[in-house]
Amino acid sequence: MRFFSALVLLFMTGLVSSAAERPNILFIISDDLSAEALSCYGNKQCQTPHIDSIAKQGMKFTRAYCQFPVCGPSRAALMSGMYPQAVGVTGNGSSENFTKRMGDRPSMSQLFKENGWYSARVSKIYHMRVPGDITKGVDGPDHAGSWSERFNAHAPEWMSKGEHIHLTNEKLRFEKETHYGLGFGGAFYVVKGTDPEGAAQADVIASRKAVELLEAHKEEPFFLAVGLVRPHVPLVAPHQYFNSYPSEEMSLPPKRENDWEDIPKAGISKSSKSSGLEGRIAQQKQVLSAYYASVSFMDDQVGRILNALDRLDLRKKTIVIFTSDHGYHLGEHDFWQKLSLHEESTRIPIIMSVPEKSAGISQSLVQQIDFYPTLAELGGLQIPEHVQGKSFAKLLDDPSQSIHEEVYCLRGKDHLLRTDRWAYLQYKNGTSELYDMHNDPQQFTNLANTPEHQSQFAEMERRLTLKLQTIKAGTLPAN
Ligand SMILES: [Ca+2]
Repeated sequence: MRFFSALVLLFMTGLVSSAAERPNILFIISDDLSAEALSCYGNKQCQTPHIDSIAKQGMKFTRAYCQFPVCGPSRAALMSGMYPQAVGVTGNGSSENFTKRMGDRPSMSQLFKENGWYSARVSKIYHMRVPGDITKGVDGPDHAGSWSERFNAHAPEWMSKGEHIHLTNEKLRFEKETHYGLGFGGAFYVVKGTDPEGAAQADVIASRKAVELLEAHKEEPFFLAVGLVRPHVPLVAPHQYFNSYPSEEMSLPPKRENDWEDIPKAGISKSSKSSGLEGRIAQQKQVLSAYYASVSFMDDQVGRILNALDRLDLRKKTIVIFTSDHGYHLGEHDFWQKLSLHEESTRIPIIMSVPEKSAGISQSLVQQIDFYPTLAELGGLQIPEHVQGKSFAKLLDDPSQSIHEEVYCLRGKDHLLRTDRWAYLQYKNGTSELYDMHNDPQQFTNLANTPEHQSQFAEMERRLTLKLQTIKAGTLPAN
């Protein structure tokens, strides 16, 4: 009786949510996907009808940013709700620190798991080396405490059957028994697969497993996290996807003469220099064609999962999220891939449909670490103290509001601070970039050294210093 009264009290105070209020979470994250490649974010060539369908009935965030433009740290930030330096994962190599640093503090999915949700990982959620951990079919630097169950996709990646094309300059080692250090992690290596279904591919395996889990766990609240590895290289997709994107018809982003002249050396993407794509327009268009083919292939797997959600009548109690771990350059400023602190590499898509909430578009600044408190709030769970993000749940009711004055992204010892109007990039060697995002959204004119912008520059510098102090104050002990 005493237990019953205590439970009633907890319900009344909102500390425990009732079964009816315990929504399912379906969290889908793509790898190395630029928001620029999605049709619902304005791409005129790449078709992504299934991802677009979530945006049609949900909230699309147009100014969402990652915490670090590389897999390991961005995913650690996302799952901990903490800035990368605060959780202690500031490179792919330090992804292993996550478990030790977090200790008893629950990760995002762990919070749900500890409150009675079934929590599963399918394929890549924390860092996994693509293609090495996929060709090997292993966990990678995972966090076991996050999951009730976990499943890896074991797939041939660059060893897939089909037409093979290498579009860039990296030296590759074609050794089937070795899984790391072969050079495939950054190369634009393309396979036009012979199997039209792509049945052996990681994302097909992952979406099938996700459907199986939806069927098996439809009666209980679940937190199902599904990682899709495309369009991360190697760009492997069944051949027919390439037919939709003839390379000669692909349009490259607009370029400016002497664009690199006002970008400090630290701001020039290194992989772009060594890739050999510079000035080779035909190859650049082939990269776009293969990237879009991979995005469409990935989108079809999203469709497979959404179909199951509808077939099982789970939509009305499931929050559906689609996002990416960070952005990606597809030729803007002649930059390719990630690691840059410029707009396309740091901006991410966030699309979220929540039962009984209307569709809309939010232009509020939001960041990856906000997922944790947002989902906790929507699930009726208390947000743990270590979490540094801010819930954007109220934007789902009123997208005209704004929740942040600024968002922040780290790369090594370099920083990006983004406000409504300004993007400030500060490098460890003392050089910097400042862009007026209202008048120059494509970041063509660096204003860091123009006399008339010195007060703005000083203001951004001051804000960044304060931001770094706040982040430091919340840093977890190093153990
Ligand atoms: Ca990635």
